[in-house]
Amino acid sequence: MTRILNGINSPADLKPLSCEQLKQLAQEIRDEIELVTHQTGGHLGSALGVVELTLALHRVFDLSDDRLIWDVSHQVYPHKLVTGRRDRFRTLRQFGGLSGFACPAESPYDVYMFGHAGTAVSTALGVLCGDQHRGRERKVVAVVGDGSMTCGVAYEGLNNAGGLKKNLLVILNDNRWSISQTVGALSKYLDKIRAAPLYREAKQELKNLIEKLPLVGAPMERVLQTVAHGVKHTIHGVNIFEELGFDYFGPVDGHDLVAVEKALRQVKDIRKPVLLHVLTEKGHGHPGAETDSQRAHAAKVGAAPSMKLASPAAPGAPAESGGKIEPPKPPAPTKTWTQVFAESAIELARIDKRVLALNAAMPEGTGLAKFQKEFPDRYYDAGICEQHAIAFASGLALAGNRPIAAIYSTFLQRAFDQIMHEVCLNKNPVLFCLDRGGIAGDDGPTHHGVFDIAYIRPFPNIAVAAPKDGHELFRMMEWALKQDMSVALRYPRSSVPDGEAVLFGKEIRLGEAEWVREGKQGAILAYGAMVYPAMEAARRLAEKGLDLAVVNARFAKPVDEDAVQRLCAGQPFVLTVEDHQLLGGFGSAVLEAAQTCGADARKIARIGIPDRFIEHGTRAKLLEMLGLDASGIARSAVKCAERAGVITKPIAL
Ligand SMILES: Cc1ncc(C[n+]2csc(CCOP(=O)(O)OP(=O)(O)O)c2C)c(N)n1
Repeated sequence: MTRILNGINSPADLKPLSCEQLKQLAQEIRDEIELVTHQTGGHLGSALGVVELTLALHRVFDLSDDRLIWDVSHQVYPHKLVTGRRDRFRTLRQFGGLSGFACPAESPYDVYMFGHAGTAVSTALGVLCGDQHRGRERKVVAVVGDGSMTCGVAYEGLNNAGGLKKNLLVILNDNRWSISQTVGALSKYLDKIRAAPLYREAKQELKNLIEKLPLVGAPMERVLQTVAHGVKHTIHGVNIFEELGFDYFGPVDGHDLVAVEKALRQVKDIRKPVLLHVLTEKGHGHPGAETDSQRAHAAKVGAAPSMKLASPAAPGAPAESGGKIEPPKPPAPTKTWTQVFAESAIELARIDKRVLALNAAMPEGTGLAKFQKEFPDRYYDAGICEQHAIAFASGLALAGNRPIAAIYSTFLQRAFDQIMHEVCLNKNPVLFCLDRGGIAGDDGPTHHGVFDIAYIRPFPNIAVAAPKDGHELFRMMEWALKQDMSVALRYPRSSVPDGEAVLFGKEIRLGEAEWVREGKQGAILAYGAMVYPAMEAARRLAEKGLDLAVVNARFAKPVDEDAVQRLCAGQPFVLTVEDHQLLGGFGSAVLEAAQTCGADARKIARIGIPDRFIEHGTRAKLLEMLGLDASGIARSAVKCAERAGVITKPIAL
């Protein structure tokens, strides 16, 4: 049987479909998403939860003109499938293929490239007001998950929209899950609304009653208005969205396509801020989703798809669905940095009762779920609100504790001001552990953590460092928790390097680098996860007769000035290597240090991330592309050696 999906080339193709056809289409979309994400990884559960909502939105609105903004935009797979990207869907999250997030470069139906939570209401309101300034009338819709509604910035947007009384439509996609279960009082509040679905109807009935009554004058109307408010308060208590100036509708069953469509048509032309509350199930249709939504949030690459699906090559498989799926990646050979971090945090908390740990809605991603199990009273999940999490951590420190804040490098950008203001200025020592420091991989530019050195380094009272391997991560954390200052450590999304047991290294001291390889014909000064590839490059070059020293920088702040001086004085060249933006990064810090200590900065060359956003792809592939794998580092070192006159004949690599 030919799939209906194969005939959907744009949202216009959805409009003539019958209810039955739409149901079948919803199932086909789910099957396709399951099939593809099991090969490519991706936000399976979030996408499966919005299939009906997506279809309804595209049927009710003309989203080639009206604007639809998805918060985070990790749930857009059904939207991609019905907006002309079906043929390339199997390249999802692959290098050169479709992005896992909304991407305006891919489609005019995508308004923003997003990956950070909480900004859909603000941006949608901006687009709406911007349109009106230019005399353009079109609907703007923001879809926000209940997890993203824990972001403070979402309320800044709601507050502004309610105040401006603009005709913004906000859809609250409430599946009760963030990545893990949504935390905080808001989720309990939404539970209460869910349990009292009669409010809208009750209010409507009262309105009907008022309309049917004979003219009884304004006083009676006022009485009835008061009664209406009374009903609202009896059923819900205060509805916070209404208090913020929104007309609240719902809750609606988000998997009942007819009901969602009807609700959307009802609110479509209301010229006030409207919040439509839609109840969905994360991972809807994926067996086990009800019991294990954490797992359903993202598909594990290579895990068996839960449904019986035609393999891409099998007869009857959707021929129109072109695109290449790369074979599943082999399992990681050793522990991940995240695992080593989590085990280290637990170990250190056992030793020191003052150690507490917190994260912002990422207990699994940061590894702190393990810590929570062992120390439930010493663990906090702040929700998706990094600003709050860091201000909160400063308070924990102020009270004499040693908080460890585990936050992805890219998401900590949100807390720039809290790092400066609540933590550094007030000298409240927090240990920042930045997971996904460096190229993060398949999630792409929204998730690469390549700015952290630059955004943390300017602040006084904080050290910035990166371990070369798992063993050093533990020792840096141990050291950091004894300091009277904050420390920010970063480590990448990958396995810890093999062979770490060989390199025990010297004791950690503030601002001291570690010599890991002697050599006289030049030096590589590498930062964090770049140390092992730098050593591999030096090993390969030694085989070709080029004898390079390798230094593990350990600190980007303070930089080891003594080491910089010695290297610049004693070596023909110094090549800095970092998995970070070159502007304001580690190499910049080394140049500054060279200038401060009077070293010959002309000998310093830098490699790292260039001044552009890096696309998605595996970490290995992207590092190779950027010349930051062992081969690339070796190539750069050879160039430096040529320029310095160390070698006269080219080295074939
Ligand atoms: C600022 C920020 N912090 C953390 C994340 C990681 N993150 C991605 S999706 C997600 C959960 C979002 O939950 P919700 O909005 O309810 O959407 P759902 O996946 O449940 O549909 C989180 C925490 C993020 N994207 N942005």
